[in-house]
Amino acid sequence: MTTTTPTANVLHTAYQKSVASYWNNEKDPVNLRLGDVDGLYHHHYGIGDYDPSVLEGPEDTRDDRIITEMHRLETAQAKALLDHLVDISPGDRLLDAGSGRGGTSFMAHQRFGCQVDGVTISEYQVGFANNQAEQRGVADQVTFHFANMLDTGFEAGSCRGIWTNETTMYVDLFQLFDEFSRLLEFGGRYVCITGCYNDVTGGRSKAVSRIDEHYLCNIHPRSDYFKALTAHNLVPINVIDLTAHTIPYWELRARSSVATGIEDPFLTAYREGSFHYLLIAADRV
Ligand code: GPP
Ligand code: MG
Repeated sequence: MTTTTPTANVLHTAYQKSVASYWNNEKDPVNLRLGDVDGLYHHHYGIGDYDPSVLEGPEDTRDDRIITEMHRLETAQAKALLDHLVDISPGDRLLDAGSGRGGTSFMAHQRFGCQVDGVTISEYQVGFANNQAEQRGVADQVTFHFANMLDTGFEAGSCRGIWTNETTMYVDLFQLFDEFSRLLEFGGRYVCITGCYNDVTGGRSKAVSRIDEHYLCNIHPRSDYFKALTAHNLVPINVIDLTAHTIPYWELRARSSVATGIEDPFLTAYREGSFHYLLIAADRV
């Protein structure tokens, strides 16, 4: 199913239009070559230690080994997110808010066998991901919509679970959690993986600002997540600092042919402590 929503109903601000334009034009090998490994196209980073043997062995196949290993770490990150969606039945419905090319949505459907809806403000991404759903034969169960996660238009209480996999830095958290609180049924679960800056080190570091510029986003302080969750009846049950677990991914990525130049700011920000890679799981009460 494809949506034919008029652009003006989805993109409300000049900023949202520029973000949509960025993602409509993104065709970076760091995402496409990794996705080509097994057909799961991610728009997030990885966790876990890499196998150092990928850097050894024949030079002509080294880059392929690195790409495959980076993809494995990205898939491990999505698995870790989905581990926090509990008590999901095939009759439930899940929302992927900022669904990109669909990677996490397909993994969720595979795991839970339920309906998954993804929303993204990039029409290119909607087309790409719906095409993937067709190819996988799951288009009746996994559907991507050209829609704004701040204002999905979906029915109140219609979601058992919602996640954002590195997408919250594009939106106001109070508006976002207002919408999620409306969409989740009582006892429903919200899972967030995000990069956020450290209130304790104080303000936005230079490295964090470089990440913002690179992706046209606005990384929030850690405190904003908890203020905005609390304000919307979303009660954290797990908060996991994944920072140490994502550093190896960035070290490997820096040595790959698909490095984009943003590797050093990530490594600097994480190592200096001005930035965290966080998983938050919260219940709707
Ligand atoms: C993009 O993933 C992720 C973001 C734009 C959000 C920024 C994330 C933070 C943790 C601050 P991607 O897979 O499209 O990025 P890349 O192309 O660099 O791999
Ligand atoms: Mg990527």
